[in-house]
Amino acid sequence: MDAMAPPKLAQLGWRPFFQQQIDLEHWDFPACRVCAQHRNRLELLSEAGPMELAVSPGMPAITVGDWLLLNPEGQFFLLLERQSLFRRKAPGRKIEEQLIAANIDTLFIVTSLNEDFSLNRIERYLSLANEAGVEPVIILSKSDLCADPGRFQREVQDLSPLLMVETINCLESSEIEKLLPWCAVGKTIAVMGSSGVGKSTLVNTLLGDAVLATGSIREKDSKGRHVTTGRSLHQMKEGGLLLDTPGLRELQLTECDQGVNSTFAEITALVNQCRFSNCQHDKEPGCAVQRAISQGKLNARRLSSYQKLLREQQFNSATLAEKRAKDKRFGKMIKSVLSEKKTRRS
Ligand SMILES: Nc1nc2c(ncn2[C@@H]2O[C@H](COP(=O)(O)OP(=O)(O)OP(=O)(O)O)[C@@H](O)[C@H]2O)c(=O)[nH]1
Ligand SMILES: [Mg+2]
Ligand SMILES: [Zn+2]
Repeated sequence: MDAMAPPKLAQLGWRPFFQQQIDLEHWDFPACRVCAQHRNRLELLSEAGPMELAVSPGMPAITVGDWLLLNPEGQFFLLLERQSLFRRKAPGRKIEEQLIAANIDTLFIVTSLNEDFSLNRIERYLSLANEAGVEPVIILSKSDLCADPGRFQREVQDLSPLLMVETINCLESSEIEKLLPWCAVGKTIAVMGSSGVGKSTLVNTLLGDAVLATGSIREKDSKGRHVTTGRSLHQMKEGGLLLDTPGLRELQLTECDQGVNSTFAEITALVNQCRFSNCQHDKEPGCAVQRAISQGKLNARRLSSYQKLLREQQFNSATLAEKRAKDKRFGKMIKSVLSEKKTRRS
C-alpha cells in the first residue's frame, strides 16, 4: 500500500494515525472529514469534493472534525479513532455529554479585552484543551478597544510561563499574521470563546474572505441571539483548517480531572506536599497550599478557580457514571424480561 496519502487528503488533516486504522480489505474506501453537522445530515469534505451524508440511527456519535470511512456505495462504514476530542456536559439539566469537536491540533481560546476578560474562564477552556491533549493559544481580541493590552497579556502569562498569549485586533489582517505559525497545511484549529468576542471575525480575517456571519449583523436582526449557531470547518489559503464554533453559553466540564490538574500544575504539585492526603486546603494543619498563599507564592483566586473546576467535573462525572449504570441496569432488565417471555412461550 502506498504510505503517502494523496496531497488533497493531507490538506484536510489526514495523517498516518488515521491511515493505520484502515485494514487492507478497506484501503480503497473513501475517507471523508465531517465539516458541518445538522440535525439529520452531515456535511463532508473529501478528495471528490463536498458531500452530504444522512444521519441514521445505527451510526455512532459523530462530531465536526471526525474522519469517516464510507463504503463504495457512499454509505457510512466506519468512524475512525480520534486523535483528540472536545466534550462538555450537555447544557441545562440534561445528564449527557456533548461532543464539541474532534481531531483538533490547536485551540484558539478567544477572550475580548473589553467586557469579557476573565482569568477563570480562560482556565476553564485551558482545562478542556489540556484534557483533550490539544495545544492552547490564548487570543486577547479587540486590542484596539483597550487602553493597556499589555497589562492583560501579562496577567494571562502569569498563569503559566509556557502559555502562548497573543493580543489581536481581529479586524486587521496584518495583525493576524501573528497566528500563521499554527495555520500550516494539514493543521486543524478550533476557535472557542464567549459570544461576541470576535471568533467569526477572526476566522474570516484568517480565511481572507467574508464567509461567516459576524456580530455587526446582529443590530439588524436585533434579537440578541448568538450570531454563529452551528460549528463549521473551513479551509484556509495557507492550507490549515479552521473550526468556528458558536459562543458556548455554558461550558461545564465533565471527566476532566487530568485537564484541570495540568492547568493548575503548580497547585497539583503543592497538594502532594500537604500533611493529610485528604486535605481540603482550607484550615488543616500542614497544608502546603495555604502556606504558599500566605507566603505570597500562590494567589487565592487561583486556588478557588482550581477547586471550583475540580468539584464541577467531579459532580458531572459522577452523575454521568450513575446514569450510565442506570441505563445498563435498565438494558439488562429489558433483556431478562424479554428472555423470560421467550422461555415462557416455548
Ligand atoms: N474593534 C474590534 N471589533 C471587533 C474585533 N473582533 C470582533 N469585533 C466585532 O465584534 C462583534 C462580534 O464579532 P463576532 O466575530 O460575530 O463574534 P463571535 O465570537 O463570532 O460571536 P458568536 O458567533 O455570537 O459566538 C462584531 O461587530 C465584530 O466586528 C476586534 O478585534 N476589534
Ligand atoms: Mg460567530
Ligand atoms: Zn492542603
